[in-house]
Amino acid sequence: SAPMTDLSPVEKIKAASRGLRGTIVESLADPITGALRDDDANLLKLHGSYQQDDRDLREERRVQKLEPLFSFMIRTRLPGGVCTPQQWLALDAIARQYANGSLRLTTRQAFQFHGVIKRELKTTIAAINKTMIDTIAACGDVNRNVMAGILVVESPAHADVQSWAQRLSEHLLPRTRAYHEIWLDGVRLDDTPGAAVEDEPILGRNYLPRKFKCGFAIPPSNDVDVFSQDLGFVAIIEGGVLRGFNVCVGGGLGATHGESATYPRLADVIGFVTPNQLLALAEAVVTTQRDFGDRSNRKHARLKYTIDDRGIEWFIGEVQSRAGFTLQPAKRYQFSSNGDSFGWRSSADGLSHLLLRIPSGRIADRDGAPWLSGLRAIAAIHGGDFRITPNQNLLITGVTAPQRASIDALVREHGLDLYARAQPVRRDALACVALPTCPLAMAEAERYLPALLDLVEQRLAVHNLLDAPLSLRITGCPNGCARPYLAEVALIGKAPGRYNLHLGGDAQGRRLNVLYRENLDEKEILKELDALFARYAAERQQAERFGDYLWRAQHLPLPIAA
Ligand code: SRM
Ligand code: SF4
Repeated sequence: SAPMTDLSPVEKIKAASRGLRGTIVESLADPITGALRDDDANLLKLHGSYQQDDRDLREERRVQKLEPLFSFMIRTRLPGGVCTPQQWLALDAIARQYANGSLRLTTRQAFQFHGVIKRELKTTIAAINKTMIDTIAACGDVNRNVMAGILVVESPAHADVQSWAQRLSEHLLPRTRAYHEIWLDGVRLDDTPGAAVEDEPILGRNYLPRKFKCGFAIPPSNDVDVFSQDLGFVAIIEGGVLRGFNVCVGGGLGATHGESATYPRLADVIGFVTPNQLLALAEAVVTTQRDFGDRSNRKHARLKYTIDDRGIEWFIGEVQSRAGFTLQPAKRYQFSSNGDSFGWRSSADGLSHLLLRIPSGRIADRDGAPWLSGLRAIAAIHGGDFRITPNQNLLITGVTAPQRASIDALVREHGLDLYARAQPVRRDALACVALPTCPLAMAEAERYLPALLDLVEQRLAVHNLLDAPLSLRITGCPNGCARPYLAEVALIGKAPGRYNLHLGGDAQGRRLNVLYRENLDEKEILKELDALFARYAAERQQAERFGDYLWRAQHLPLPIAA
């Protein structure tokens, strides 16, 4: 690990933070500014919140000599994306009262609230906790929300996978009580200098070198994009029984434009563990990354670089020796799709489940689309659960036969029946948040997606391809929050109105796409797509996906070796 002198600034902030406390309490109390002190804004992430400002208003406020319009985004920890209708109703009320009137479902199956002001941050986080949902470690250099595959038709083995996701999330939580002290009025730790703080046996006193992500896939669905996770598990279910998990390590998507030392990477499958080995294995992977990850350069600090620098064989050896057992050979499994299956399904227990399309996961009340109110009305009568899917959509689970018609009526009444109306490309597309809240956005994503889809659909229609499934993902920058590097078509923001066009992912999340053209505006993007759609329409073999066709017909450059 890096010598003290080379530590990145964030490492020094964490080290000096006394278990993530910093001076957050004092920063919150300062009435002069809507922001936190810089160090506290950094620590705040590990409590599940980001300081942001409204980028649409930045210039205007600068001219008026006002500080940026600061507000806070709050992200929940919600393993596997499960919540109850009671929790939904409480979160809905919080979104209306303290946030910008929207609930945002994320690509990691969590909720985000945007636009909470500093004065109300503590009240809001406390209100979220009152619903028995917390925001601990939802952001920052820790293990993030643990994902678990959505299975529309549940079985006991699937419930087991969900409970392992829950246990793993809890096992890897920070042990510091700072969160309870700051947000929930827990007893304050002795804060005389030098007084002891809680041990962090797994994460370590400085926490991890960088964010860390885990996800559980349940074949044949790869909705969690398991190969994009730092630590992925593929559930092996035989005869309805959960036998264990294939272990995947070193996935990660973030990259920086023009820096070839940064790159998206697919995880390697390194073996199989039984359920009772799972936590020890995860701890071994996390502590290996804790001790060997790069703490001097944050652009080189994810597990994928630790593995590429030292080699996968070294990594497996280190993990096995820490875990105290040898991995078994990986088992066979098959993925059919990394998308969602929309609409109603029934399970053997007689219950029904409805998967709704929520574009970019944004639930608000808009003209002709009062989705926030619609889902509140559904939550008020629903007796099952809600599950956020890894594709920012929403599953309403466990609907009884008599309730199905009422829920259907509410869905239609509030325009939530997009799943039944949208073309495949619109149904499956993902966009990250980007402007106006994301400080890292270089171009629009969520706000641009509907208009972009109109244009892409026009081009598909010309070539009679509207029925062909196509995965399209757009992000406002190369960080990869909508997992764009796995899509058949991806637009990666470069500058306002300009994107890099990546092509050639598959439909199962097993293949990275490649950079096809750089820095295109809308017209150029459509021109490139139109030309390729024409060839695809003429040359495609039965049911061949666009991404697969592009490789077979050799339209794509071979990926440049990292
Ligand atoms: Fe992300 C940073 C939004 C999933 C890779 N991501 C951000 C921030 C917090 C910007 C910031 O650092 O200030 C964005 C907040 C925008 C806003 O205003 O809300 C942001 N990321 C999101 C969400 C909300 C996108 C969405 O549209 O749903 C997702 C929240 C997930 C959650 O509930 O925890 C989200 N981010 C992802 C994913 C996909 C995934 O995890 O499955 C990735 C790619 C996978 C990976 O991590 O490799 C991802 N986000 C990043 C990165 C690049 C990390 C890297 O290794 O380079 C950053 C920037 C950073 O960490 O420096 C980032
Ligand atoms: Fe922001 Fe970039 Fe993530 Fe989009 S991909 S939310 S622009 S960090």
